[in-house]
Amino acid sequence: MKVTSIAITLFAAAASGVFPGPSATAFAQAKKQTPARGETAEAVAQGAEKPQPARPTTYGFEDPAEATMGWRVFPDPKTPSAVTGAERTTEQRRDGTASLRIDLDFGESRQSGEAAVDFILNPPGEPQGTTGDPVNLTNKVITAFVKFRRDLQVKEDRPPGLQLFVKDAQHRSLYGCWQNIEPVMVESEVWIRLTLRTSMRPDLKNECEGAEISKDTSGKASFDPTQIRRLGVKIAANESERLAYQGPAYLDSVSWK
Ligand SMILES: [Ca+2]
Repeated sequence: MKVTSIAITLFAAAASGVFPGPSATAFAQAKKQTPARGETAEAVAQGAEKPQPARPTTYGFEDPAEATMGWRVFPDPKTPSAVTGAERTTEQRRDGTASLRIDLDFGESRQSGEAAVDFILNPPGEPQGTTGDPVNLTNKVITAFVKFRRDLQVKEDRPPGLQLFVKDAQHRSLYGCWQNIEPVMVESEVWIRLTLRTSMRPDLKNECEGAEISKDTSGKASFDPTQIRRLGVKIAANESERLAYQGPAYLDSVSWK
């Protein structure tokens, strides 16, 4: 009678979910061991442990009420900005019906500029006017698309370029790979794809041209991808070719995964 009683107790506990039976454990393992196409097993395991918040991670600039979704110029008193403003526009779009127009004014000392969004002032996925915290973008790939008008004159051997960047809560930065703005891209007015991997450590291995990470006083890479405060795009002239241009660039479809 005693043995039967234990068996009944175990059965009842398993059925009520007090502790997982062998089948539940096997299911969890099977779930972890079958990454979706293009994903690593590690990414799936992390995803299982830390579900992503149910909020959009795309800046598509579709809602007129959200205007620029917080994207703007953050003036740097030390460097005159070639980016002078940012406005939502329906002139161009990569997705939906609208994009962000970034106003450019290259000339004299204005040879680079940035437009960015601050996650504390404008938390991603939250309405304007709310404030938030730095965002954990560890091991993410951030993607964005930028387009220029064909009246932008660029030289094939000394083209201007683009970079995505992120800054952490202590204003330390990670700039991604330099993407040339090639004449063919401008002439055909294509959306130029930019990516930034937040796991990148350009001082440790030479991953790509132009990537930069903040360093501490001992010269060691110093950047915290768990505390991202700002995400932006930099548009800059080539080091050996000054640019003179007034006109728009367009940004759309900014996301990460
Ligand atoms: Ca859009």
